Amino acid sequence: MIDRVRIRVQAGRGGDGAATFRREKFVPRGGPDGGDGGRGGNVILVATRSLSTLRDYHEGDLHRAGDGKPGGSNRKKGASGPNIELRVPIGSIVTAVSADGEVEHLADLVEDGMAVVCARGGRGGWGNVRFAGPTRQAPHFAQHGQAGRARDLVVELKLLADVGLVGLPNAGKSTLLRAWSRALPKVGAYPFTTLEPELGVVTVGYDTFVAADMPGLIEGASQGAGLGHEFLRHIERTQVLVHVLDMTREDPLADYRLINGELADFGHGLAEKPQLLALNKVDDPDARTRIELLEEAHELPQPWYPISGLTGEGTQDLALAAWRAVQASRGAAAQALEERLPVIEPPMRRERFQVTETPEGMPLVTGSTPEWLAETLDVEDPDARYELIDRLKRLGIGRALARHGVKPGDRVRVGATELTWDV
Ligand SMILES: Nc1nc2c(ncn2[C@@H]2O[C@H](COP(=O)(O)OP(=O)(O)OP(=O)(O)O)[C@@H](O)[C@H]2O)c(=O)[nH]1
Ligand SMILES: [Mg+2]
Repeated sequence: MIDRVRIRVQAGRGGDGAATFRREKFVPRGGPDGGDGGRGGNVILVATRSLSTLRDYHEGDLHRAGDGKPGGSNRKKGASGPNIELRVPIGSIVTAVSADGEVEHLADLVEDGMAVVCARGGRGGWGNVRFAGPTRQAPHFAQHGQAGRARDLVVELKLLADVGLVGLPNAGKSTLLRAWSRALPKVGAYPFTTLEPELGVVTVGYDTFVAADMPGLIEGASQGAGLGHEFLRHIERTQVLVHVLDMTREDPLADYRLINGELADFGHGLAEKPQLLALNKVDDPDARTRIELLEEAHELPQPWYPISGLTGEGTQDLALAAWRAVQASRGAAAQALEERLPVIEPPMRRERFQVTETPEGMPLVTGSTPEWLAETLDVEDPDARYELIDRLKRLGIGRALARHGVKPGDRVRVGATELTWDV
């Protein structure tokens, strides 16, 4: 079962603006008429009910949106690049990982049709019309399109089971899921029979809930021992835990504490989930005796249910209790959901700009607007460079650089572009 995949996404590049001039009969020198380039396509992830796994995706695959078309003469605007929509199952969690390993949570796609823009297409460049003014009537340059954003995404699918079965290896979790549902997880008389979570639909009267059989937990699971983190993640989204104890073992309460200790150490609210205790293997006489003794000593944590996954004894009562606990927890969750709005687009960072220094000691201007301008206005072209500097100054960057000791003729960097700072 594929439940976590890392993919690359590349939004489309904006189309270049055009640098054209009107051609008319008898008009020797027509004015500029270059149109703007179209914007690049976005990469969008959409949750859909029709998928239940991430197996359509392959590790490291690149998904690209379309580039914008260049502008044309006669002020013709280039076409926008088409977006791409990547369909993922409901419950997908999307994070972006930057080159230096920084992780940014983008969205939890928890409802059908919920979408998130993961990479925004580049802006189209302006045509030369836009650069004409009283002092420059015939600009020979236009603006380039902006590069689309590239990102590494991790898409993770957490199981959306209502009930998670936890316990030591061999406790009888898979046997219980077989007794409860039509699912046929492998059962074995050896630990770690279950290697991947398996889901089963449990019917209680006219209602159903989904239970997930988990691989056995062992000491140190919260630190990654055994199958560790891999599947502790899965139980995060279940509403209720059924803790299966093998009552034929020497000291079942020690097993109980060990598992709960691991759940608490893992964190993420696992220890706070409602938990029902399944005292398993009561078909075994030793198990029965042990339960009686513990009951008399009032040592059994509440609520507990004596069951035998093997014979089915007590499993329906346990299913009913689990279902009630799920309903109670769903009621609370629905209320929480109402207070939360679906994430549609993470806001773009709109910081103004910052002046710092490169490692080599060159003044460095960062910020989305100045970086965009420097990326798209050609510093090799004197007119375009003049335009760039003029616009940077209008953002207040001239004064900021002056405060930094920059004099006309000094080299500075704006984002990835190096240029000579002129007056
Ligand atoms: N006597 C008896 N044996 C049981 C019962 N439930 C499970 N077993 C046995 O216990 C062993 C382990 O059962 P599983 O259901 O595979 O246990 P598990 O918890 O899924 O184990 P892992 O997948 O390794 O974590 C098997 O030999 C089962 O036949 C029960 O109610 N009574
Ligand atoms: Mg199992």
